[in-house]
Amino acid sequence: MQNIAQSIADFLKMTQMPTMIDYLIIVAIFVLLVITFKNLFYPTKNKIAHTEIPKPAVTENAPVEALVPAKETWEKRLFKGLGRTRSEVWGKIGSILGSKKLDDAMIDELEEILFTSDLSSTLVEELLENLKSVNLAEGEDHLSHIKSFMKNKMLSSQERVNTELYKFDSNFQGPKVIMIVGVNGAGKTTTIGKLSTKLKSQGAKVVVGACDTFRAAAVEQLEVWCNRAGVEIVKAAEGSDPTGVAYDAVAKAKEINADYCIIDTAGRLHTKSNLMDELAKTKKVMSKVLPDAPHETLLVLDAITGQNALRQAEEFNKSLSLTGLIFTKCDGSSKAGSAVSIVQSLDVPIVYIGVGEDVEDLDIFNLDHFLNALLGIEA
Ligand SMILES: Nc1nc2c(ncn2[C@@H]2O[C@H](COP(=O)(O)OP(=O)(O)OP(=O)(O)O)[C@@H](O)[C@H]2O)c(=O)[nH]1
Ligand SMILES: [Mg+2]
Repeated sequence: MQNIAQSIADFLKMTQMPTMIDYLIIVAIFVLLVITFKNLFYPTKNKIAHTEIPKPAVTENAPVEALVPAKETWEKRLFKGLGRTRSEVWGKIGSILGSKKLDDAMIDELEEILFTSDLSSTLVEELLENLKSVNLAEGEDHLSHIKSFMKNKMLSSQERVNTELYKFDSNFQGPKVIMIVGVNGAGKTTTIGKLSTKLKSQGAKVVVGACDTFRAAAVEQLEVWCNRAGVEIVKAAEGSDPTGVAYDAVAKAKEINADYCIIDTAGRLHTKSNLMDELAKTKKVMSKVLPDAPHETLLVLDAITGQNALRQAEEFNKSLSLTGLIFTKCDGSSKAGSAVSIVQSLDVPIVYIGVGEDVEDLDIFNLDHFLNALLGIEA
C-alpha cells in the first residue's frame, strides 16, 4: 500500500500535475478575485439604490385623479401659445397704456407698434382716432377699450361659428362634410389629424378623405393620424384624380352613416388658377352624393404669414365661397393682427385655432379667449 502511495506521489512529481491542495489554492484565488471585482464595479450602495422601491406619493385610498397630473385648461394653453405674439407686439401696447391718460407721445408710440401688428392700415388709423377721442366708461381702461374695438370688428362674423363642428352630441345630424383647403404647409393635414382625434374621442364616427394625391407621402402622413385616432380613411394611389377620392369619401360616409367626413386637399398657391379650379371641381363633385356637401369649406392660414394672408383668403374665398378660417401656428412669431382684418374684410369667421403640434393644441375659436390672450388680459 505504502509502495503504491509512494509511486503515485513520485508519478505526480514527475508529471508536475497539480495536487488537491493546488486546486484548492487556485479556487480560493478565483473566489477572492470575483469578490474584489464585484465590489470594485458594483458597490453594495448602488445595488440597493437600484432595487429600492420608491414610496408612493399618495396613499392607496387616494382618488385616481390625484395620480394623474391635472390637464392644462385650453385658456391657459392659448395664453401660453400666444406668448411670443404678446411679447413682440400686443404686450408692449399694454405697457405703454398703463392706467395713465393718453398724450401725443404715447399715441405716436402706439401708432408705431400698431403698424407692425399686421392690422390693416385702415384699422390702425380707426383705432388710433378712437383711442384719442374715447370717453372711457366706468371701470374701463384703454386696453379693454382696444379689446372692445377688435371684438366689434369680428363679432358679427364670429357669431356664426357652429360649435357642432367641435362638440359632438347624440342629436347630431350627419354626415357633415368639412373640406379643408390652403397653401402648402399651412397645417391642413395636422389640423385634420387633431380634429378627427377630438371628434372620435367624443364618440363620433369620422371618415377622412385623402385627396392630396399629389405630394409624395401625403397619404401616409394622414394615415398615421387616422390610425392613431381610429377613424376610417378613404384613399387612392399617388397621382389619382383627387376629385374621385372626394366623391368616394362622401359616399363612404353616407353609406356607413358617419357623423363627419373631413376632406384633406393638396396645398396650392392661391395664384395658380388651374389648381384653384380643381378645388372648385372637387367641391362640386361632393354635392352629387350629398346635395348640401361640403357643409363647410375651411381655409387654413398659417398665422405667421402676416398681411399676405389677406390676399390668400380673398383668392380662396373667390373660388370656393369659404364658410370659415382656421388659424394655425399661433404659437409662433405671428403678429395676429391679420386675424382681425381678414375676418372683418371677408365676413368669414375663424372656426378653429392651433397653437402647437399636439392634439391638445387645437380648439374651437372663442373670440373673448383669443383677445384676452392676445392683449394679456387675465380673465
Ligand atoms: N407650431 C405649430 N406647428 C404646426 C401647427 N399646425 C401645424 N404645424 C406644423 O406645420 C407643418 C406642416 O403641417 P401640415 O399639416 O403637413 O401642413 P399641410 O398644409 O397639410 O401641408 P401640405 O399638405 O404640404 O400642403 C408640420 O410640421 C406641422 O407639425 C401649429 O398650430 N403650431
Ligand atoms: Mg397636407
